[in-house]
Amino acid sequence: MKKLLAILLCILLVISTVTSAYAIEYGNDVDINCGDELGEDSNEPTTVLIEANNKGVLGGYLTKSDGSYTANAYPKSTFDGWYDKTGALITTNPTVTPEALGEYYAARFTTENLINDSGFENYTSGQKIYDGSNSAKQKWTVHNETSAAPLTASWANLYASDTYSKTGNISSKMQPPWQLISTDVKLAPNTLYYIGFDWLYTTKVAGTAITNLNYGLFVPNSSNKMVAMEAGSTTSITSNNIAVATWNKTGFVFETGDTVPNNVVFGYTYKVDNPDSSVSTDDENNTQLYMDDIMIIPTEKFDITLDATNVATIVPVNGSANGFAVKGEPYSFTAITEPDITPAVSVAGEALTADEKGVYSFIPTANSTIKIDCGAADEGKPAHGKDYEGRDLTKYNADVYLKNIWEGDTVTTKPQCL
Ligand SMILES: [Ca+2]
Repeated sequence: MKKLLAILLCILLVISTVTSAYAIEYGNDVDINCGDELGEDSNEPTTVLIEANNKGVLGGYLTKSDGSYTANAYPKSTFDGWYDKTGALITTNPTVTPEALGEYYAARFTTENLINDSGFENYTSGQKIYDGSNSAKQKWTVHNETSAAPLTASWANLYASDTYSKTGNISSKMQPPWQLISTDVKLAPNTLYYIGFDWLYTTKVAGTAITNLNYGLFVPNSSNKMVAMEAGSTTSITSNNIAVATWNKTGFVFETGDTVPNNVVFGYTYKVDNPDSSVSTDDENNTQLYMDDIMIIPTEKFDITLDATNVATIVPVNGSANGFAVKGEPYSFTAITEPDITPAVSVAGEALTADEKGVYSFIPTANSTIKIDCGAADEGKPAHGKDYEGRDLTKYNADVYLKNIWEGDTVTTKPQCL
């Protein structure tokens, strides 16, 4: 009863005093934000909230330890501070203690991520994020393959799990492959978005691997099937050689046009190669896909150009192979040179040092030129992508990796898989 009262009080407080959307709109957040331990000690606040931005998107989550609360920002979000009932800033220290708390504290974040609770931290491990026994559309919905309708089946559950997490303690876990998992997103027109997430898979069936992870922006068509919102709004990872139980990061950029459908979802499906036919793909010991820190954020992209002679080039590692980088995302590459050359690699005059695998990395904040100085080996050599007479060799080559420093806008710029 005490818990119920705390929840009711919490909801009433939100309805009566909060003007923008709060975390409490999701029932599963109640325990975290208005937990039954709150209020039992006279030193504790009645309510501790995570405040959502004006799109109803949360920028982080709370953890509690020995009666103190810590506000944790999701990736691509920042913690602004704790605010009291009147909206006054109390502290920018992310950890607050129960002493002298007022009626409630709200943790406020700045975020542009369109995915609410992108790290699944407001769920508890084992909780069903999508409950397949309930046919209603839910915050996250499992579909029968690409049907727009929710899938009703006792095994069709999306779980919160603490077995693996990229950040925080929780990630989402999907067990049966082939289904579509989706959540609503509201996109702005004429905006470049970065769409990405961290993912991991496990399997107990020897030789089984995820072979296709298809994700992006979908809409229902007139046949009530989920289809790509438009060309380039989805992309796929196709591989049968991805390590088990290892987090992988993936993402791509997509630019919306003048109009955006109002029923867009972010969704993903995955397929597995299941050579052991004696094990059902529905078996709980079979292949499972974990997702964490799903991001759909407005972004900018920067041109990456190469300043080198033809004795050197670069191969992007986690950046685009088409000459651009996404704001805030590391751009990594290896430098390829003729044998026995140790190049000096720099960006905007700042020297870069390769890691043990020979990978250089930097975070672009503007259009960037990667300079590869091969010293004496550059003498008398034409610039990368040009012949000895300075004629452009890349202009009509659609497969060129990088836009040459002297090039115009000759490469495709949207959308590209990173
Ligand atoms: Ca998480």
